Amino acid sequence: MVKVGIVGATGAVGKEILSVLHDRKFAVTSVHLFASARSAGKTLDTPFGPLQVQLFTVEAARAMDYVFLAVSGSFALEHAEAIAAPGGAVVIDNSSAFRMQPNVPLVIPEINGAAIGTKKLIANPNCTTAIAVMALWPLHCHYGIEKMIVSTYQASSGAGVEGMEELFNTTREALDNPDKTPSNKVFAHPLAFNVIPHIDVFQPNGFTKEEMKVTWETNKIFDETNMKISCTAVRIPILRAHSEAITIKTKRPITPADARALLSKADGVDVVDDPAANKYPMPLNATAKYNIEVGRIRQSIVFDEYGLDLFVSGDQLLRGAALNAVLIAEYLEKPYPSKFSKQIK
Ligand code: 2RA
Repeated sequence: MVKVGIVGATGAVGKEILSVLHDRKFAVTSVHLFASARSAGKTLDTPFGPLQVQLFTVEAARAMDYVFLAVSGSFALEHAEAIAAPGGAVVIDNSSAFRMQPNVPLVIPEINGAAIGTKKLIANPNCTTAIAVMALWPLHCHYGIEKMIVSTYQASSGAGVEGMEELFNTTREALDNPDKTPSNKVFAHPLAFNVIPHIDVFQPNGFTKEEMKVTWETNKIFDETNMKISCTAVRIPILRAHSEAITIKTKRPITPADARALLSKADGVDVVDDPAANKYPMPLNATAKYNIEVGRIRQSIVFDEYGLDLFVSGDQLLRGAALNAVLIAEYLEKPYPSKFSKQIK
């Protein structure tokens, strides 16, 4: 039985962490919600019953067994290491602050839980990466992914509760005033009835940081140094599930049938691939689901027998954030090996 703390429990991810902990019957003795003085003292209705928000202090957080950080990178940079210092709590950080630090494991438990070792500060991957790698890891292990091209269709929830609200409000505005361009604050442009090929800040190479995260984080999770990945990340007017069209170039020949058979054995993955019956992954179906969906698996026309095209959809707040964070804690309570290991170098 363990004590769990959550910083950021009123945010979209924090709320889902509470639900997932409860739904998966994570064996908690007590759940503590931490926040700044502005929110401390408020009572929140949670699946664990009403809980009073406590003032965050490093000392109070260190008294937990697990602390989930569902707040900004700057908060994590300021406090995560102090909370996790010897004698403190295991910190599972949802921000990007530590993801690429070499001494901090970046973990999808079903893939590289073993990378945690004795580390007490663990980074939760970016949602786009987390959803894609669930389908890519078995393929990489058996066929060796040399390079890939990813195009994303990302939901408003990636920008938190504010992003989801802006989508609702701007959609309503657009319907009420079809002649007026809706307003925008969270996103660079109005999201209603639009797609925006811009998520996070532009980098000197012309890619956005969101796009580079897919390259950087996939390499780190797969323990690779030079898997070439080009990504175009696009925000679409969807509530909370991301989708991604992915083309892989493999080292060994691959067929759609073999890929489907392999992926059907993967935990956390549902193969939804029956085009004749109009069945393929869609954000509407992936929403509120723990497993990601993969489908539209077909032989690449560009790379022939050394390539596949596929499509994935996954809940941004679950596999892309809260579920993965809770699975990391579950892994630490009861470690298990990855079902797949690299067969070719
Ligand atoms: C987004 N990937 O979708 C980000 C959230 N982590 O905006």
